[in-house]
Amino acid sequence: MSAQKNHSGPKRNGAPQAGQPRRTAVITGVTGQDGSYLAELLLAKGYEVVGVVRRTSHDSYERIGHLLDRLHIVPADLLDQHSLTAVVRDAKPHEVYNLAAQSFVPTSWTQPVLTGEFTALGVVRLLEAIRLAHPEARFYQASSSEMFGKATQTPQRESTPFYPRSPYGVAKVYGHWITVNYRESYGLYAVSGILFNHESPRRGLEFVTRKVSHGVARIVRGRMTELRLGNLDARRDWGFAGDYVDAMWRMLQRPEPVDYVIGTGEMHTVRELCEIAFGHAGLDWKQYVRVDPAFVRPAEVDLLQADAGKARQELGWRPTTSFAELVTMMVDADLERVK
Ligand code: NAP
Ligand code: G4F
Repeated sequence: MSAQKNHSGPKRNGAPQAGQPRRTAVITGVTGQDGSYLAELLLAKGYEVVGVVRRTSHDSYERIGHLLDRLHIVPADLLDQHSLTAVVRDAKPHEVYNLAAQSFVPTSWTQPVLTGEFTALGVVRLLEAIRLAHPEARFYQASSSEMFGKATQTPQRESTPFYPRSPYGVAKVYGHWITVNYRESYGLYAVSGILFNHESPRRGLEFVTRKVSHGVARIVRGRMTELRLGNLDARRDWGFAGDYVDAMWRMLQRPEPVDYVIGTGEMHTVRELCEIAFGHAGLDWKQYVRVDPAFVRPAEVDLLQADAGKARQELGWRPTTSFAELVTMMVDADLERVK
């Protein structure tokens, strides 16, 4: 089948105009960090939001508890084609955001096959659901700067070659290219946002920023005496998750589907993260942080730094939160929680 343009639909500039029907968005991964911020953003814009949740023996609504009375929660799993097709068929959404994934890099070495099933093949299952049940939907794929891995140029932009360094990164490369391929093969409005690290007080506890902010809070409250970390020299481009979900939305409002890199353009080491986080609590990080080889990765991504110039120009997107503001916000939130 040759590529066909299929990009009809109402003008998408924010809240629906009077007399226009409410727009519907499906979010996979709505219980995750980004899913919770995106659901807030879309509800504020007047969307009907359908959140896809996989079945577990206990609920995972910690991040979206405050939104539950305004969300439609539907069950489906990235591993199950039929459940995904049913969600798309029933919701007939204007927009689908695929945020669900096995997203923790170290786990991708211990569970590489499952990571491939969720993070790579999950994408094509959802694209098939859209192609077969509702091809008018606009599709956002949560691609990652981990795809640049052992980066061949710095800063990294849309044209930088991929060199993934973990099974997670490899799976994301598949998700990226299958999104491009469905756009080119079937004319779907499918875009890939290549997002650099973004964090918040809702970040999972195992990621380094939250591990540090939570560690600081536990040390301050006398629950812990030291914090064990891996590579302190690793450099990342860290931004605030609330800013990044706005970029996702902006990508789906363009007349044509285009992929973008999103990041702050600033790079910091894990060591600097520790300095700011412990310093904010009046502590000297060197007295508490210990390097533990158990947290060093089999293959490391040494540095990531975004060139988000294209997003700045074409989407009008800019980060609003500095690195120091992000870190202190996370430490304050954890100090409040760990009482
Ligand atoms: P997260 O907090 O780990 O959330 C992942 C979400 O995926 C959770 O809602 C999880 O549900 C869901 N999920 C996992 N496996 C699933 C399955 N088999 N079926 C249905 N749902 C499943 O991740 P995040 O930080 O919000 O990131 C969102 C997306 O952006 C991910 O795809 C991630 O890889 C990508 N990304 C993140 C960053 C970043 O810095 N945060 C940067 C680039 C790309 P449960 O609650 O049930 O576990
Ligand atoms: O916080 P991290 O685990 O994030 P990582 O591996 O960069 O991945 C995150 O960002 C990606 C975007 O580039 C997403 F796609 C992915 O889903 C995830 O959200 O580790 C950041 C850096 C690494 O270099 C790691 O080696 O921190 C270093 N680090 C040092 N000590 C540590 C630790 N990371 C963790 N998680 N725990 C440590 O003790």
